[in-house]
Amino acid sequence: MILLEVLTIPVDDPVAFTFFTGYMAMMAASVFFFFERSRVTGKWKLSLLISGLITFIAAVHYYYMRDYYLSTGDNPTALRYIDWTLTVPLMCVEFYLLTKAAGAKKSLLVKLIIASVWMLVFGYIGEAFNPEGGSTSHSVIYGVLSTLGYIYILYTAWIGEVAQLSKKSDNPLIQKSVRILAWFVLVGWAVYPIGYMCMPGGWLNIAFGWEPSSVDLFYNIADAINKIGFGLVVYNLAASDTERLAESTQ
Ligand SMILES: *C/C=C(C)/C=C/C=C(C)/C=C/C1=C(C)CCCC1(C)C
Repeated sequence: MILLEVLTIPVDDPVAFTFFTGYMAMMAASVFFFFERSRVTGKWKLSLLISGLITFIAAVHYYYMRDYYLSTGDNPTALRYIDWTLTVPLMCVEFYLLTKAAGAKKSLLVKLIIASVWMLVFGYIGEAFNPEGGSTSHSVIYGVLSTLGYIYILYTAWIGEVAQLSKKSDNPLIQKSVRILAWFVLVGWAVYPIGYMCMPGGWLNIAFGWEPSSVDLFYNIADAINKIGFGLVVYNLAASDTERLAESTQ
């Protein structure tokens, strides 16, 4: 007799649930961005391609993370950080492309990418090398180091170069979109450190007894909001600008 092992989703497991929904939502968003790309004006096609790549890369990782979580019950930390190491720099590319017409230089992109890699490398050390049973000092030290990279990106989006360039832009649609993306970085991205603090030794784990599996619950919800949301803001900008250009040439 052949025994087939079937992976089932426990109905009372919100983490597994969000892994499945997250996977499907990322996949659907990618199809949407790839198809809509053909409808927007030339200068926004690359931005829409990047939006689609962000959700597509995430979808592939969710496919694997979902299985990993269901078969082991553990946090798929390595897959999670591989995903982020690819997708967060691509989100920096979106900021660069939006402000390019107003004079953004390659150096802005390089600085943003260095800050995101800094943030993710220290976050990874904090999670993956957390000693057995959890160490608060380990979690805090690497959490704080990682946060420095996050603050740099936040600063750039709200006060620094990206904000300045957006102010100089003569396109109000770009100004509005950069502002919304900056809100995503401030509010949406702030969910990740909350998840991080649920791991053994983390402050929320100690203070409220939040389970280590909640790390993934927070990450999954944040990923869906940030990756799809970011893409939709860029899509909305591209579609509105295409319409505006069509009207002005009539
Ligand atoms: C699509 C994935 C995104 C936008 C991931 C963003 C991740 C972060 C903003 C992570 C930040 C962290 C800290 C600020 C401190 C603790 C460690 C991290 C890596 C969870």
